[in-house]
Amino acid sequence: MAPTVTVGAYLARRLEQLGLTHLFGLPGDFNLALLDEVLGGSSLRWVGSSNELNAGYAADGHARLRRGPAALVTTFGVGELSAVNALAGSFAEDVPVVHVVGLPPTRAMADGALLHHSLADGDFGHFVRVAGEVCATAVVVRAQGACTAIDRALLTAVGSSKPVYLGIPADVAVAPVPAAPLERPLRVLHTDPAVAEDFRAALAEFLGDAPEVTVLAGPGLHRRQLEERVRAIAAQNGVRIATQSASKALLDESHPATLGVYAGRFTRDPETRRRVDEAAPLVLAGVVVTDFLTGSFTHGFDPDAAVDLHLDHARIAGAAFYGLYLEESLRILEEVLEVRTPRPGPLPRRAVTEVVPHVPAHPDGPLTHADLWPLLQDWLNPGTLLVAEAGTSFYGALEVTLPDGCDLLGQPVWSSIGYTLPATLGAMLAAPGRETVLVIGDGSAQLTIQELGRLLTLGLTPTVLLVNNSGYTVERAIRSPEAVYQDVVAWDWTKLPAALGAPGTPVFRAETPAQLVKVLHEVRADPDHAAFVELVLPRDDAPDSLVQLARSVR
Ligand code: TPP
Repeated sequence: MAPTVTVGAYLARRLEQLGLTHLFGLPGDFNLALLDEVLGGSSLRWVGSSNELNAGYAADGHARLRRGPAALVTTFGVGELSAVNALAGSFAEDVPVVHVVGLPPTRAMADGALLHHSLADGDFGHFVRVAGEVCATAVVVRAQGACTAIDRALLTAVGSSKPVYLGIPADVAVAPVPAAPLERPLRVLHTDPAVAEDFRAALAEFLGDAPEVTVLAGPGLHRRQLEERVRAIAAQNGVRIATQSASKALLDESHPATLGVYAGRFTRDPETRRRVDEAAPLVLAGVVVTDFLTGSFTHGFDPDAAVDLHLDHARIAGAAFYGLYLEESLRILEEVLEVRTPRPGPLPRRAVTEVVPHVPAHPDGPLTHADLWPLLQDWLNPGTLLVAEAGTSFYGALEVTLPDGCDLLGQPVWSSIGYTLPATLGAMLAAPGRETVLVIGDGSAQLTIQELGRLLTLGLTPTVLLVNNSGYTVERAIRSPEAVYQDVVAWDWTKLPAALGAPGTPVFRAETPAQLVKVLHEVRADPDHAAFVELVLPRDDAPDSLVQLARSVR
């Protein structure tokens, strides 16, 4: 290896070592040299986006599916600020995204030069301060100490599962730094063995010989790729597992140990709600306690009276174990459950509702949510990634019993509409070959539709279901359904794939249940192509769970 590399090449190598294969973003004069250094000698594949918000969402979706950090590169000011909403979403939802920003040369910034893309006030600290509000760390890299600054930021992203900001001035991007640190890959997520042993003893005492242990499994488990371990825990006698809506189907919904989705008073099955609220002992694993995930804080459990496993620490009845990563705490949970004596007998199996194929009552009437979701449930293949946008789509998806191996991807904490379309692109690039279905409303799609062309032309084969219900139905359900601000401009949706660069994409339209059945059949018959389907639904129709939620928000 050469004794020195440029800062850009150093960063690229570190990203490769962390397993990254793709880089999202947009060029701009302040990041061109950086991009040449990063992409020049590396295996990283560039995925351009139409705007930086989309690049941020794509990186977020990519990180979620590859279960590790993803990165985007933007340019100073105009580019980086457009990505802030996406980065805030990544922070709120614990997604490690590395935001690399090409900055003006160090000298120009030190001199307070009145450059384009600055606020023309000589202060070059504005945007890094903005980044600091939505990232676990935000640093401007100097040539001196660049390797340490980059390593620290990357370690922070992985350790905290949060976004980080690396501002790299144009001159620093091409500055030489020693290559020697690259010989040691970054060592991440190291738990102190003494803390782990303390935790093991406290956990064994807390769980004792309770015949039943209830686990509420949250989205943190997805972030750390712990699905397999959850399955192993679920196989133990006496264990019952509920999930949150942000981690729906983390354990297969047909698994005998599953309790289904828990969301406080919006839990669909009262028995699930009771079992979680009254559980003793209760283990919260990677759980997030926000309004949408707890039925507006109507959860009946107390985290301070439970075992509460977080991404980077754990608590048992309030006592904290810092530096204990979720990987480790869950592994210890499995071991402690395994050796408990006396072992509890098997619990009676929860009656799994038999899934009977849905027959619409009025096949030629208007398509409504009451038919849409059961028909999708019958149609989805095992193993599918279902991506559902905020709005009627996400609530409808929650009503589906997903086939085994399926996952639901959404953004229920940050809930920024438009997220799912670019996120689907990023997710599919991380999980090539996985069947992926996106359901998105017309209002949401209008925010980020520019990425449809890329989604349909990169050799990916998503099924995009566009719910055209003439505007912001979820907001209409909450208040003022007739208000002028609830409308969107009516687009000619089925023309969009061709207009946005993917003319060969099969397009479909369904206005009735019978038409939907036919379309789904045709889509299934052509798995080698992407499909774009416009679903026309009545303006005010919504899934039951959303009607309930809207009532409570009101
Ligand atoms: N702007 C952003 C960026 N995010 C938001 N969550 C909102 C505004 C508020 N908001 C939440 S859902 C929604 C709006 C405007 C409407 C979504 O409409 P659509 O995608 O058409 O879904 P529908 O409920 O009609 O199916």
